[in-house]
Amino acid sequence: MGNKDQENFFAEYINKFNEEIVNMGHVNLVIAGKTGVGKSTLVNASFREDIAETGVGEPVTEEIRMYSKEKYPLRIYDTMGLELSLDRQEYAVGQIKKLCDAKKETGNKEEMIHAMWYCVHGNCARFEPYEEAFINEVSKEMPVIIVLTQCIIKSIAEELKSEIEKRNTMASNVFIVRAKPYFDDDGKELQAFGVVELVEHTYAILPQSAQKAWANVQKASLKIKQERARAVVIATATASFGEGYMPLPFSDCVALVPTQIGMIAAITAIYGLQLSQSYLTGIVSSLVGTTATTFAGRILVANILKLIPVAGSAVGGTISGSMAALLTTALGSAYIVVMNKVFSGEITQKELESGAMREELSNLLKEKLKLESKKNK
Ligand SMILES: Nc1nc2c(ncn2[C@@H]2O[C@H](COP(=O)(O)OP(=O)(O)OP(=O)(O)O)[C@@H](O)[C@H]2O)c(=O)[nH]1
Ligand SMILES: [Mg+2]
Repeated sequence: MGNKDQENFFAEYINKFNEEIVNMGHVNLVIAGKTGVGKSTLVNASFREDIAETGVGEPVTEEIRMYSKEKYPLRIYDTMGLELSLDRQEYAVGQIKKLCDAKKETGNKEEMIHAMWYCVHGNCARFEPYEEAFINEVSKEMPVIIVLTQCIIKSIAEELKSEIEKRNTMASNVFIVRAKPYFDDDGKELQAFGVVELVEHTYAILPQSAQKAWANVQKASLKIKQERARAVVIATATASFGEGYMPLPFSDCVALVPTQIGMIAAITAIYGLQLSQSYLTGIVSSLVGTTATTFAGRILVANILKLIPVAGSAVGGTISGSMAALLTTALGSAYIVVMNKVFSGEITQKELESGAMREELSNLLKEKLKLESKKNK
């Protein structure tokens, strides 16, 4: 295996990764609420990239700006300055309708506005009748979620929440959040909460076509990422190595690698991580337990095969569909564990490169292989 092959493998990964990102489309979210209510803070706590703070945004209607970033599957529509008051309510509704109509006109599904987060200060605001009317009007166009922000004292926010719920608005739900910690007089931290629930509820009400993008851009719920990543592993294992799979001689096992690279790229895309060649190589070679710092497919497969408890006794020196599925499932499951650790900052690139994680990761794959072999018996 020369350098050319290694490059090919990484190039293949990059191709698949980019393909995944493009196929993800976009999720389009409107954020509304009075000035200073905590919209930017909420966005910061919810999404992995801070698009609304850095750019100036693109004017879409007189008072709505769209924030986006290349290769990032989220568009935020910020209703900056759309100060909602009794006499402005009609105007505000008009702006939203105009936005929705413009998007519908494009006929492009991935341009459609998917949902609105309507923010109300959870600790000092009242819920005004004109806000209710606004939410009901907008709900005709898209699901609206009410977010009670800046919650310092929970009981006050709970009271507001139940008052809003009594009004029976058309909003999909009401959530209380403290997007960023507060500190009390003694310097004691009041921990952030509520963003996970908000993000998971939003995921659940989004159209399926936007859920993949949501899984990628949100950073609050590891559960969403993990569930989607598991689905990728199952789909890869069953679609590629199920019925009709012809047993392969061990020596040809390198033929499995493109499928597995595709799986790894798809999982990485869900986590929204940009992995450099050395980073990815570090992860994969540590998992597989090679000391080679290369991403060479043949070495990779040869090493995984050595790890399979039952491979040695496999019939006729071939790898069956169920064996290929087992390998793939174990590799995918182990990779998900690693992605969780990378995402949460538990593993750094430095640690991978220094080899500090090698043993732990290699044991991780062995464990997953054992687990899958047991299931297969
Ligand atoms: N500690 C803490 N501070 C918050 C929270 N939400 C908002 N704030 C603070 O409240 C102020 C206003 O919050 P922003 O997020 O800027 O509000 P905004 O709605 O984006 O304001 P505009 O863009 O000006 O309309 C900032 O100083 C935030 O740090 C929170 O959950 N926790
Ligand atoms: Mg702001």
